Amino acid sequence: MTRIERVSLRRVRLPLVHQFQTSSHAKRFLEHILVRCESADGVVGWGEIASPSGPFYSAETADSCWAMARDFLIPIARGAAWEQPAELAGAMAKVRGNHFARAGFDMAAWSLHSAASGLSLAAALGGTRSRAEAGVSLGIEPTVDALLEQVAARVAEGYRRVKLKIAPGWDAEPVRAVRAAFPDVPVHVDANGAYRPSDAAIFTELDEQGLLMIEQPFAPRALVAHAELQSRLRTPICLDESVEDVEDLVTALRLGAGRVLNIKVSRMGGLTHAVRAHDVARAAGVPVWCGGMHEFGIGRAANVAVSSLPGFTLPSDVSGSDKYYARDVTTRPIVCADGWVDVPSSPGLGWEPDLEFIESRTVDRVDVS
Ligand code: OSB
Ligand code: MG
Repeated sequence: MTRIERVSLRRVRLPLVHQFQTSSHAKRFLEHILVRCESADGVVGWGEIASPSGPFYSAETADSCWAMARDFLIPIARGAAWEQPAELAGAMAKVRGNHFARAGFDMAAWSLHSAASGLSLAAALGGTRSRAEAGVSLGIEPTVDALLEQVAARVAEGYRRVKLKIAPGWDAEPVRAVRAAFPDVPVHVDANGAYRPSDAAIFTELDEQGLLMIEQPFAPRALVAHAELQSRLRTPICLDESVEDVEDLVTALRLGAGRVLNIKVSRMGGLTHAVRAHDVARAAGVPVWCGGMHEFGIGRAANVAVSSLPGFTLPSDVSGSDKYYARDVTTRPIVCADGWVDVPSSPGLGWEPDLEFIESRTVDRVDVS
């Protein structure tokens, strides 16, 4: 039985090396919350709450996660006794929504559990691959030339797929320019829900571009609109914001709302739920890949581990730390070499938190024991 006795939250602020802009917001620095859990036996696990500061990707914010973690999740985590992390996830499921906040605790439980069992996190989750295929996600740039420069740099670094953010006014032109300049590079686009079902013409045009997939064209709840669009396109639609739990996934599959699933550990509410979504998608023959939220090294380590599961057959947004941060929160950065990130085989998360650096970047803290 595992019982978590001590929990610490560290709200850590890091600057991004390159501004990232989506249809709804631009960001230059991030504040994520690191969750440290220590069991009665003195085993430590780390998780990350990777919510953006503003409620533009999901309804959560760094502030809402902070309050949720402090007032509800710490008491649940300290009150539960469990053999498997899924049992703690079950106890946390009485909290509605708040998936980013819950994910940080679920991740810490998995990291603690795998360390205590002498297994790598990947092996504990059921991972079968020794490396994860890495794609890269590029934001909206000020000009098409600036975007082409970004693509050139990332392709030269070896990334195996490029994802372009699109929005009304920044879609057909940049996509055509990238396809023309890099005809052999697999490209996909992500709209983060910026279009309306009446914007049909742009999707007809994008359908001619040989894209790997079109991610989340419409609003999260617009599953019927996604199904109608998918029935008219050859290009697979990939769902991101639309799928927050396994029930959403079952509905989406039944409707034919997409042919690919982006599994984000944060959006699903943790590794437990990410693995369940993987299992459901795999049984339905739907390929998945791991999406990112510009995680620091702790959350990134979890993304790498989950990407080693057999259904993750498409390149994931698991770029190296250096794509995001001059210095990451782990003692060793996560490295992407020639388009692959090695999946660690050592027990636990596989990367150690850099405690001094975390301390130096901490802007708020909570400790309960
Ligand atoms: O839709 O995948 C998204 C970042 C912030 C909000 C939404 C998204 C993203 C990314 C980041 O694409 C991908 C990464 O972490 O590399
Ligand atoms: Mg997305």
